[in-house]
Amino acid sequence: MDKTMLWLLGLLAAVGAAVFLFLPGTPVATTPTTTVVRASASLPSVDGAIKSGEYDSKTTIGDVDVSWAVERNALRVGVVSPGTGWVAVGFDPTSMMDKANIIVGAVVNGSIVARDDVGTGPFSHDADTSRGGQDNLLAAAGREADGMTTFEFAIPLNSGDAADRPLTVGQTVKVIVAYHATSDALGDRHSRRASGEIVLTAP
Ligand code: HEM
Ligand SMILES: [Ca+2]
Ligand SMILES: [Ca+2]
Repeated sequence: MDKTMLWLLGLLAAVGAAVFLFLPGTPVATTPTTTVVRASASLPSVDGAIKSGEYDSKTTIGDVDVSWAVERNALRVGVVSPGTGWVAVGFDPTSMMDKANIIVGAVVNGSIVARDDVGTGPFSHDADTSRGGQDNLLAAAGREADGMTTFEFAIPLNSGDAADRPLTVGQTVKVIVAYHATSDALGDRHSRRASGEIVLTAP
């Protein structure tokens, strides 16, 4: 390719970009993005969108919608928070947040960041991997749209990790949820939090 061709191509690209940017009413990055950080061939529904019939059960804890289903040896969960910051679900705490198996996710610039955490005290949590455990998330995906965050993930019912709490089919599990209205920083204290219960019915 000679220099004139390159120059012409460059000019074309620049004009194209300028037209795109200055076109009145051109939407800039409003398309909701769904990113799967950990895709799992056996868990294709963990894709960041909750479709009708995809989960067996649904409840609302505080103002967070929680859907779940047991699938083989895994628990699939989908949550929707009315915020654009991080959202977390904790299973089986002993008191407040302590010992809960906490899964936290945040959609950051269209990509999902997800972490397998543990309640390290009544008001604190940390990554399992920082506490001698493992990150056992089987799959995670999420998307942010209209000021709400959808976060889907799957965890083993029993990861075998001392940092997690084993779950069994038929169990009624105490669940805590929390989210931040705007911040994706996992260390920032929740805007709102609540607790409830879910029953792990057989698949
Ligand atoms: C570093 C981040 C966090 C900090 C600093 C923090 C701090 C606190 C504090 C100070 C309280 C006492 C009451 C209140 O202010 O609401 C509390 C309660 C609570 N937190 Fe967190 N929290 C954090 C993350 C989380 C996460 C990830 C969850 C998981 C779902 C969670 C769930 C709860 C729940 C359910 C309560 C209420 C406990 C009860 O009243 O029995 N928190 N937290
Ligand atoms: Ca954990
Ligand atoms: Ca773990």
